[in-house]
Amino acid sequence: MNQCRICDGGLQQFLDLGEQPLSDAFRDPADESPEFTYPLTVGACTDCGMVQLMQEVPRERMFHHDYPFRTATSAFMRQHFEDFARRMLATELTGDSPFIVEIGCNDGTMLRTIASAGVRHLGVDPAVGAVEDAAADGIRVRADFFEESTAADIRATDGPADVVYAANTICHIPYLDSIFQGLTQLLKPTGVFIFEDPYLGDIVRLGSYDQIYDEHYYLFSAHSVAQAAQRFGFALVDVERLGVHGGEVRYTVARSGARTPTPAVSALLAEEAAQRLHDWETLKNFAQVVEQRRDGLVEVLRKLRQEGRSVAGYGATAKSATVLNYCGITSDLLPQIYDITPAKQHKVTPGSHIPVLPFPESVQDYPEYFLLFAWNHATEITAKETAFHEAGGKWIRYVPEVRID
Ligand code: DWN
Ligand code: SAH
Ligand code: ZN
Repeated sequence: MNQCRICDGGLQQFLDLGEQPLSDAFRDPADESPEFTYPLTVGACTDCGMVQLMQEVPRERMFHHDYPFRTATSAFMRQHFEDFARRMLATELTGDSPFIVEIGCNDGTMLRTIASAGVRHLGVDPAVGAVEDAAADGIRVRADFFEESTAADIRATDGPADVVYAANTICHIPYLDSIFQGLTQLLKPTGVFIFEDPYLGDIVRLGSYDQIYDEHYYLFSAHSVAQAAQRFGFALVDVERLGVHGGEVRYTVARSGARTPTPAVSALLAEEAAQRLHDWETLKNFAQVVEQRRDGLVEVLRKLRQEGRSVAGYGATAKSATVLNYCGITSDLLPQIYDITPAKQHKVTPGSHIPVLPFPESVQDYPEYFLLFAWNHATEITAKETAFHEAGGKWIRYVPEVRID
């Protein structure tokens, strides 16, 4: 039995999503070199409950100069981060010469608002191409992995931080012990560590198994985050449910005893207990839903192919790697995927080798059906694509169920 990455407990495997490629390793179509793969299996700690991958992918394979994802591709997410940056400016960043560090700042979407307000900041992210985009906008960045030594270094240069913030990044970091040890050095005594990540409760509720891939090492809950924080001398002092990225929680963590936990913490912990979120039965049931979801989607795609319908993917998401490779979907069932990210265009998807193309300029050249891989941005996308729908175009979804509408 594997050991939990956080505590001394053992990991019990409840889900096997098969051999998988790196989710963001889009390839040149001519590249015939062997592709790195790893077994994507998920387990839960029998002690602290933390849901985590059974096998870790070396971080340099995933996060490097050419990491293709850019936060700014979603207008909705740009607004989300601007709103939260403003909130932090009005709350945690009001003291004397406040300082905020962002872990996983990517293209600087969140820090842009902080920098415009003239507040001291530093973004840390190993995706060199993305941080270059941020630097070009005048945002202060360090192209690096955040870990204990980085934190100590920042503390020595810039002094202690009021806030360390991260979105969709802490769940990417197996070495949480090093992160917390770094925070012990970097945070002011009353400083806070705020991070938002996909929520296990929403993943189980929606059956959104595509939130599981190499980069998403942890699937957090209030219960497991509270346990982890406590282990490293911190406490969970606030939680907030978020609708973005298919359901997330924003966790606020402070040094033990530094802040009084809000009622939202006990409320979410109670909800998780009442729903038996961490029970073995719940997790095994989720694994069954995943199998059904796979069979349902493949059936729909086969039927449409038989009927001679045209189908394409909408959004070459990292999440889609899990769906495509777990379901065995290749270009005979799905001939192409459209995506607005320049670094993904004219490449093929990892493992399944489906061509990724820029969107056709005219809606007339759209397919009859779009398989919505970027389902987490559905509100933004369906609003933008009304002409497609009005012309009779249909959406194929696989979260929270397989359906066509
Ligand atoms: O956690 C992570 C999140 C924040 O971003 C990372 N591990 C990797 C990445 O995951 P993802 O690729 O699943 O994220 P998204 O935001 O669901 O990706 C959306 C994709 O769809 C992007 O490639 C951009 C594309 N897109 C598009 O073509 N048209 C997105 C929108 C909104 C659009 O209108
Ligand atoms: N915060 C952005 C980007 C999320 S993508 C958003 O919410 O849209 C995850 C980012 O985390 C990538 O840019 C990746 O390079 C970065 N990352 C991964 N491990 C990291 C680490 N140890 N320290 C800092 N950034 C890291
Ligand atoms: Zn554990």
